[in-house]
Amino acid sequence: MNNHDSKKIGNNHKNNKTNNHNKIREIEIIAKNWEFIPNKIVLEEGDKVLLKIKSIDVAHGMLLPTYGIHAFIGPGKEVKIELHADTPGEFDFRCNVPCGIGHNDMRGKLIVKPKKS
Ligand SMILES: [Cu+2]
Repeated sequence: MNNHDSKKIGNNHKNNKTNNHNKIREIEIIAKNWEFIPNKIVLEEGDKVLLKIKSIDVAHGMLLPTYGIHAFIGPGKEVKIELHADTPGEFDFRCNVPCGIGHNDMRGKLIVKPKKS
């Protein structure tokens, strides 16, 4: 009657650190009549970022087809979009929710610089 129930204790110390070097960078963008602030986002190829787009007035949109981004941002709301900058180049983004007289000017640019090797 020797209960050799040697339990394995979870002392897995080698794997217990989630290092911060993978921490995703956040980029805050304000959407308002009739602009994005900032209206220019510069990334490097391979960057992974989290766009936090906040409308501080009416409903706006964020359309960036190359990266499959098509978001609706309600009045006063914030939308989080993960972006993996895997395509170098310059891409225009714009508001795609009619938001008033300056709607068509509500644009910005994403620049993804090719990775230096
Ligand atoms: Cu608009």
